[in-house]
Amino acid sequence: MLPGERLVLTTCVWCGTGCQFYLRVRDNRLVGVVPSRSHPISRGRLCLKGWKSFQFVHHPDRLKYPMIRNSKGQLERVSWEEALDYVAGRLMEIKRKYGPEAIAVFGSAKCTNEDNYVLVRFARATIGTDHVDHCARLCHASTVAGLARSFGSGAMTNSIDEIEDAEVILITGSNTSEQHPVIASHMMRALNRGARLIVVDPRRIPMARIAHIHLSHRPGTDIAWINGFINVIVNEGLADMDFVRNHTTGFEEMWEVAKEYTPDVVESITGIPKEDLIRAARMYASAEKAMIFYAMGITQHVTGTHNVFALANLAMVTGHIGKPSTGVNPLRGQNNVQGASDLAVVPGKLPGYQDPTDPEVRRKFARVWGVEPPAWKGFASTQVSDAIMDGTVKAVYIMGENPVRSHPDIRHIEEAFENLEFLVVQDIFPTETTKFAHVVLPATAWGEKDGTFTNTDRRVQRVRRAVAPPAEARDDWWIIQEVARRMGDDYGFEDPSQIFDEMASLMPIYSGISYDRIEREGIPWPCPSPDHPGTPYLHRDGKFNTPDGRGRFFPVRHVDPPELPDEEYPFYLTTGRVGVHWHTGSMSRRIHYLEREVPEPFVEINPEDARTLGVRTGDRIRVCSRRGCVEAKALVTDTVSRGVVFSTFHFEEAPINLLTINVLDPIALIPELKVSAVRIEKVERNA
Ligand SMILES: Nc1nc2c(c(=O)[nH]1)N[C@H]1C(S)=C(S)[C@@H](COP(=O)(O)OP(=O)(O)OC[C@H]3O[C@@H](n4cnc5c(=O)[nH]c(N)nc54)[C@H](O)[C@@H]3O)O[C@H]1N2
Ligand SMILES: Nc1nc2c(c(=O)[nH]1)N[C@H]1C(S)=C(S)[C@@H](COP(=O)(O)OP(=O)(O)OC[C@H]3O[C@@H](n4cnc5c(=O)[nH]c(N)nc54)[C@H](O)[C@@H]3O)O[C@H]1N2
Ligand code: SF4
Ligand SMILES: [Mo]
Repeated sequence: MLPGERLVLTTCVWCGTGCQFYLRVRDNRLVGVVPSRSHPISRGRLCLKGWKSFQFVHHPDRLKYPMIRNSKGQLERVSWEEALDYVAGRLMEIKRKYGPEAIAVFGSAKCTNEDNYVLVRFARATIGTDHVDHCARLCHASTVAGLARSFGSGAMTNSIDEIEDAEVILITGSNTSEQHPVIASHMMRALNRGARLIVVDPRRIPMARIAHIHLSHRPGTDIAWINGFINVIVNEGLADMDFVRNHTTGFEEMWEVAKEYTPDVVESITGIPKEDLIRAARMYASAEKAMIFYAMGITQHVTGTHNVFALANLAMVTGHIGKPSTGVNPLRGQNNVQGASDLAVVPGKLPGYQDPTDPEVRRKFARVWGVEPPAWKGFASTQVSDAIMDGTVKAVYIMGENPVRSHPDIRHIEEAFENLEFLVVQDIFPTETTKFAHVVLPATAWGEKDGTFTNTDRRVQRVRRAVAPPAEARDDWWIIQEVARRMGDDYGFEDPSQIFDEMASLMPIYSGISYDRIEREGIPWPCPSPDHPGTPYLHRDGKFNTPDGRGRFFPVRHVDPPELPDEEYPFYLTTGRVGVHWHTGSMSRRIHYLEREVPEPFVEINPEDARTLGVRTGDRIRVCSRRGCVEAKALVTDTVSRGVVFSTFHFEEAPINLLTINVLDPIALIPELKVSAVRIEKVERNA
């Protein structure tokens, strides 16, 4: 720290790991960060994004003034009064004309719990709609649906702190060292202490390169290998049948199905050599403490929920659950996606996973909100485009999401958004989605506002205002409260701590937490009372949160992804991320350190496929699916197997979701973002 600088302790804005550090502040500018050594997760370490996290905050492109689209179709600067009156007026008009169910609201896993709570109250009380959702739908919706049914609670079962004591770590569908780097560093610590690592991933990601066993399978065949593990474990007597008998139900039905998945059958579906499968299954089952980690490679499929059931089955069959350094651990993505889910920025729930049809719960919320919440279940965000096209939804209010880039089959969502009567977008930067907005509202960014984020291991932590926002940008909660007031509903919040107290009073899992208690260190929920220390791991001693207290096995079968490679589109396209960029790039591409590392779109392709196509690294290739084409540079690498190509959704120059398929998991309504079929052509340069 230099003279004239202040340090402000905060939580990282990027991923769900939830590292903490001090922001260095000089003359109302963020100038650097200093890691917090005492923080239980980051322990003085940060990844590149953490170190460079603050640069986007001062970028000149920040939205600075409210804007309304004029009769010429251009966004024009207006005063806050005018913008807020206009938004409230249009929303009331649409509500009067078509009813509250014609309005959908998207919240944000980038925003604080307080922002999202006010948004949820705005949607369910002021407007009266249950069409509330956020990016968890594209992410861990299948985790929440799956683990809630299997274990009674849809979150990470164990904590990051426990990783270094694990004996076996099984990672599948998580590129941990790129996407949750500080969690990967805990895994490295475990490996240094002798733990063994199994990675199941179609790509040779960095963790696969250092794994004791890497099983590389065909994308979309996870149920087969997981059932295969169970098959080997039960047949070889490695199952923990005491745990199964004492703490679970449904084993027999599950086994009826899993017994079909012999190593030979699994090899034919997945391409995993049977000897490797057997070795890995034995390794996982025979450890005393084995942890499963997974992310988008498991969840973003039409079988996403069934994939999660399968992993829960595997943990229960071996008794690797309800004890330290075990469990089924979904790595949540965004900084506050756990919090946004806890606050019911999803249809059909109320904050704290409470049931909106329970009369007691309804009365409790009505006492605070003044009205009862809707008793019907709203659309998922992935259903909203269709609902706009069939005329059911007329207006959308978006706080901090960029669906025109992050949702599958972009053309479809563009067409829908063109048909909206009214679209409000509240963001910190112009995006593809603001292009469709009738009103754009400038929000304050992380670093400029107070509040809390809840990280992947359910830890509620503070974020703090360190600098003033640019020009007329305002806090998200403030903007929504002002719109609500003009619609005749005054919440009366003056600062985020008041908002926190109201939401905590309504949510038993948060009710023991207050700003005072988390001033120095966050607390993992459930935390039911002010003297409760918080809960690092769930389901202690095999006590599940299901109605009968038992874990539930679900029988699941492999089904093919909706679109498989064929003669015309011979490659699997799987999509994801790189370590230095973030999603639709609105923030990370405005940080020059990150942009310098990976400045342009690329497509990973296997060396043998590249040879057949006459393509070398750096050549321009065109990738086409049945829905569209993008052009990008080829990156020839053995990270991908033959027949598989990989690309990211970070680059507007090659928006990969032009290609992805809009088919949903019937339970969780999450799209199949990990498998579609494409063809590849080399783009010949003009001589
Ligand atoms: N740098 C950076 N970090 C991030 C993010 C970011 O944008 N950038 N985003 C955050 C968010 S919101 C999220 S949700 C997480 C996502 O974190 P991850 O899920 O780790 O990231 P992805 O790249 O989407 O994909 C994960 C892995 O799935 C594998 N995979 C592909 N198809 C399959 C399959 O069919 N089965 C299996 N088992 N694996 C498959 C891919 O090869 C890849 O290694 O990252 C968070 N962290
Ligand atoms: N093909 C493909 N598509 C995917 C995925 C994939 O793996 N493959 N992954 C999916 C996943 S897991 C996720 S989580 C989604 C993410 O999808 P989105 O949430 O739509 O993507 P982001 O780019 O994170 O959008 C966040 C927006 O919030 C804005 N923002 C940041 N801070 C603030 C703030 O404080 N206030 C306000 N009002 N706005 C703010 C940012 O500028 C940005 O526009 O993408 C999904 N899409
Ligand atoms: S691991 Fe995640 S939370 Fe930690 S510094 Fe990196 S981006 Fe931030
Ligand atoms: Mo995500």
